[in-house]
Amino acid sequence: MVTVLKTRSMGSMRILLLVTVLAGMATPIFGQALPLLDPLTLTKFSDPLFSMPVAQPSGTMNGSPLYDINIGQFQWSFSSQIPAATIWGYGYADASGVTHYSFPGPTFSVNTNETVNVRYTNLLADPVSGAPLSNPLPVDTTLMEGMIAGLPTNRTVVHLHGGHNPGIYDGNPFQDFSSTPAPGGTSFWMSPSGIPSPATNTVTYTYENKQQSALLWYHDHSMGTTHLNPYLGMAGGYKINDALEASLNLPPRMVPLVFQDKMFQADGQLFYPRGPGDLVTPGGATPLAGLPANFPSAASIIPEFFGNVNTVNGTVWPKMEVEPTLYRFPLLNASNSRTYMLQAQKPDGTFINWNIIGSDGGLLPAPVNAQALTIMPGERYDTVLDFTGLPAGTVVTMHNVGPDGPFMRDPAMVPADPATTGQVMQFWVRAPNLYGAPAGTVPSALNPITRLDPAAAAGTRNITLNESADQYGRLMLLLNQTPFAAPVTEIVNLNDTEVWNFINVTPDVHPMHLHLVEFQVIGRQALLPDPLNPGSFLPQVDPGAPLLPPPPEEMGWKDTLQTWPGYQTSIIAQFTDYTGDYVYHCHILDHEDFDMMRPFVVVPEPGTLCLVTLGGAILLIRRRLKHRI
Ligand SMILES: [Cu+2]
Repeated sequence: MVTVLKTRSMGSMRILLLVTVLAGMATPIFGQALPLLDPLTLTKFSDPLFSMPVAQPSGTMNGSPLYDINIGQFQWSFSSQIPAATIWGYGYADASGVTHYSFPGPTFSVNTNETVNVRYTNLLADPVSGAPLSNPLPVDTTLMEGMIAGLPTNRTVVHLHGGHNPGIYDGNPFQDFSSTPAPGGTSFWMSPSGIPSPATNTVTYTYENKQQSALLWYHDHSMGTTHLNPYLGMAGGYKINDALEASLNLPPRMVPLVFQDKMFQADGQLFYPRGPGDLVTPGGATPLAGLPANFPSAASIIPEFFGNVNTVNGTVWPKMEVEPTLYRFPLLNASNSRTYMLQAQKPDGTFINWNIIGSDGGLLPAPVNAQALTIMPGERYDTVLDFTGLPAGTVVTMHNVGPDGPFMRDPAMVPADPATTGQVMQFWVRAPNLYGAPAGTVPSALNPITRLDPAAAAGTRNITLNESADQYGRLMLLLNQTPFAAPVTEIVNLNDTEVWNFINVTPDVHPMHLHLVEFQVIGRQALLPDPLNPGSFLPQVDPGAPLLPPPPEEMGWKDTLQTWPGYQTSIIAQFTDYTGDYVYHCHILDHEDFDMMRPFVVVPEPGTLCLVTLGGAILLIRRRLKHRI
């Protein structure tokens, strides 16, 4: 059993992070303690990898497929060795009305430019009384500048991550909804451009899928509870297929792999820390230890969550039988905070290298060969592993050499505990199926991508990433030193191309995500060191530092990007097709809820007619002026 204690400086404050826990150590003395499962009691690689069902339409709407995705509470067996857990997740309702729940949720399979409608229904209610269910995980009512205090904790909204969609279908936190109409029959809040969130338990979004072949994912994006709900089960894959991909003869054996680290109670229920005390004594009797006596909530957010068990496709340390041939694995890191550094190792200690063929938003220009693949929360990489030539009975183990704590790109980083989170899954090679599908290939040229020209951009935005503290002394992450609820400051003109600089003066890598767009990476440039605080940086680029070009696996389309500490990371995007309310944020879920997220709005071009709200009236006006950056 290994404990790793890390300290992190934050001005005069020291935050103690216990990142690998002594599971099962809690003593139930005061009735408040929660005995935890010791991950070392589990036999690894005993359960087969779960394969998510493909979502099926329930009917049609306006001539296009209609999918009914129900959001409900159900039991999920993460392992045959522990009791099933009560989770909140997604299921598709078939044409006969039967809902097929799973974790991860059903995978969509749609084609580029194919319009689909998805009706999301919040069924998180007591089946008898209809009362909203309470979130099984500890809800911090102090988040989002107090906006969420007193609201039903089953509120949810579904964001299609990587989706290129109108603001009204984006599923950002301003649009969340409960199982019953909000108090007074009204919605919870107004988005920055004045659109109220829905006041019913159902919304229907239309996705036009005007984007290329890629693995997107849909997940909960509720206000202040996003750090709980994807962990609790609200996550699923969304695969877009296109003609280019079909023409490449890629390996037809394709299995999406969704990674999430977890922590379980001894009774099999999911455990999520209830406050900073749980980072020191997980499951202990004083979860709010370290907070002031006037802290007004029964639970507190923590700086980052790291579990002590790895799951893939909702299965604890699974195994997967493979033939000795090529397999395509689109990878998704759906964890709260964990950065995975993945390696596929053969029994002789050598590695099967990753062939990285795609990134978040599509196929790469050319495949990239790599022994280790680093993937942060929200990121996807499309990969191929080649088991060709391995004799039947060979076992290939996927290891994780990323940290059991914040990812800092520190050369002295301690890798994840090799007895637990350092292992992910196994591939068991069996005899080839001679009548199976052909192997497919990985062509040397995949996807021609035209580079966007920074010189043609309409302007540049500078976004600083800062550590701060709230009134209770808790670590709070901010963008441009501005809380989420402050008025919108990023107003983008439709069709403009913009450069965004993420200036990271924190000690950690943060995976920054923009809604609406897929972007390109321009590069990274070191910041000037802070002469007054050794080891810290000024929010200012070192003019003598070179602009580091993106590595080859970042030469395609991205929507979530590792922004390095002590660097300015620059991206470029064109904001086409759709207007409305969006957000951009760190995809460490414990960060985006507190408060590393900001709204942005895309407004129509000058000369177009648009609706605005003013004093309760809705007016039709013609935009005259282009918004300045
Ligand atoms: Cu972050």
